[in-house]
Amino acid sequence: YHKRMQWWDEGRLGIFLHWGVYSTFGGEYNGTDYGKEMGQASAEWIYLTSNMPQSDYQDAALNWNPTKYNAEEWVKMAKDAGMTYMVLTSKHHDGYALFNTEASDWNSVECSAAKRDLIKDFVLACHKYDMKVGFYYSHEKDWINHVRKNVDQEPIPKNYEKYVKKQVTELCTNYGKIDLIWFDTPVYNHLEFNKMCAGIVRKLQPECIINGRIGNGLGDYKNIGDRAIINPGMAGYMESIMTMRLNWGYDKNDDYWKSSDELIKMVSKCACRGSNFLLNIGPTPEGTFPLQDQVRLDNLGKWMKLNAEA
Ligand code: FUL
Repeated sequence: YHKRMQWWDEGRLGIFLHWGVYSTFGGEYNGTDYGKEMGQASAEWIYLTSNMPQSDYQDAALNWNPTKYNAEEWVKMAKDAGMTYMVLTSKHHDGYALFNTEASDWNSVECSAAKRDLIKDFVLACHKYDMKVGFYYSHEKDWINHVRKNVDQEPIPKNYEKYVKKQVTELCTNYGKIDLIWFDTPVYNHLEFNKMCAGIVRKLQPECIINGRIGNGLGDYKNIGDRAIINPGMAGYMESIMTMRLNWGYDKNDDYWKSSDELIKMVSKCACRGSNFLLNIGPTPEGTFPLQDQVRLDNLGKWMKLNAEA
């Protein structure tokens, strides 16, 4: 038991936020719906699944201006719902950094109409309201900066390793205290690379938790599959991840919201089975939480106030 696990173990509930250039498409490209339904990939995969020209995706980035983004509002809504931590996509599989990075120009300061570091406000707001700060970081997949045809089999190119090293270092040094780094889609035969990623976090932010998807058992807890609640009796620190509807990233055609009651059942099931629950919202390209998600957060908050100890 490491003491960094204490808040996580007690906190139980977190909000996952998938937000990036993909949000501007809302799951749709050239009139075709690429959001998740009937076995398709989730909306944040649109660059890959639609096979669009890179220039179209880059144009979307250059025009992206989330004028209604107010990180303090996000954090306050999460807090009222009983959430103790938040995990925002600092870089998803498209390689686009929502932060100021020297490793590549493909980031929200240089490649957006907002021209700013979008995770900075998020961190400031979290620190202000005593919310634990988490960064999702896609360490293996990076479709634009470092195209690899078959990530699972190819070795890590030196330049990609250098770039990830730089970015993880930036995330661990430029934003004060970070509580969780949520790596995604590990490749188990890239042991040295995964170790390097974990090593940077351990060295620069020794109190920061690392999730299970770093790979090779290097994380502090286990994650299971997407959109799944753990089974009873699974041992160790666990986290179940779920999304309010089908997609993780914003999808304007996705009407599959779970009801507040269903979500509350999942929350209590996870608590009974000793798992954390990380509940996802895909903010709109303007930077707001969709209204239906807000309603669910509200109901969850009411339930938490009545049923969970402060
Ligand atoms: C998956 C990713 O590929 C999805 O896009 C999403 O981020 C989910 C939480 O993890 O592995």
